Amino acid sequence: MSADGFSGGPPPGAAADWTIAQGWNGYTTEEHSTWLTLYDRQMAVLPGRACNAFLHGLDALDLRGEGVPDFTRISERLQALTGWSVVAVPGLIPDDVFFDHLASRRFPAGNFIRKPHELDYLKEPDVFHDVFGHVPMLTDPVFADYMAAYGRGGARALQLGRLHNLARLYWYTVEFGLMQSAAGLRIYGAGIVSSRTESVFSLEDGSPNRIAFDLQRVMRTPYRIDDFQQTYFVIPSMDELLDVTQHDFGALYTALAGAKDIAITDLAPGDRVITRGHQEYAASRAPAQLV
Ligand code: HBI
Ligand code: FE
Repeated sequence: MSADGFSGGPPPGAAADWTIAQGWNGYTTEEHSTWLTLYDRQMAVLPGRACNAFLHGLDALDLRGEGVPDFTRISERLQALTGWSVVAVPGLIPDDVFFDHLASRRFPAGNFIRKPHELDYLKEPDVFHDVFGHVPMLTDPVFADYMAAYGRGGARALQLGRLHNLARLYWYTVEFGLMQSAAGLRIYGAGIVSSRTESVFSLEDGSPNRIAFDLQRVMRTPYRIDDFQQTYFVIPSMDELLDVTQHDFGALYTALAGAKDIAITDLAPGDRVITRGHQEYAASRAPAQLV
């Protein structure tokens, strides 16, 4: 069993790289209507909260359509913009396979969609989290380069046994990242932008900390997989995020070896604090499950 919990090869019907046919003709009317319900719910809260690159990406790919998008169709548009495509997978896939897809500009997206009675509950990333949440940002050339660089970095982190540090970078940027804009803080992280409640909480609630992004700081900060984040990191721009990948991660991992983790409620010396949270939301919830 490898560290990511996968043992053995891909499931029956999947290729060696864990890709499967999306089966777009097989979606039911209910599944298409679930996509439209989720899409319209998000569009009631995202204008003025999601970053421009995300909103432009939604339009460029015409992602509302008549329901669950056909990956072939969106891949044609995406390829022309940034060289990325969307490939269907049955769910979470082994880390090394995941990183290889990203490094090759293929985004692995689950082809299943949540049931109508579980709109706000997400056991595993479904097609709405993956395609609505992640894919629009891949139309932005700088973010598209960042994601490919992340894939290359992931393979190296696996070799160095430092995946837990790199996974934090992914979590606090690709999944739960905020960015500065002329109009104030905006969301670019897929985990936030695909959640109706966290889209508001991450920007407007007094509970979480919001701290200027710092690579080493992020890699020392555990994250929650079970509830709203207690700390969000804010990048000044997409260009600054891409610059992060120019660092020598080997030297960084060495420096991290002696550094302790920073508690997710705490502020640390050197933090450029944007807002200090009171953490009342987290205090009212079950103890955090951290990674
Ligand atoms: N597989 N399909 C899929 N989607 C993910 O986001 C994903 C994955 N496997 C591994 C993984 N993410 C994370 O462990 C890495 O980001 C570290
Ligand atoms: Fe995700």
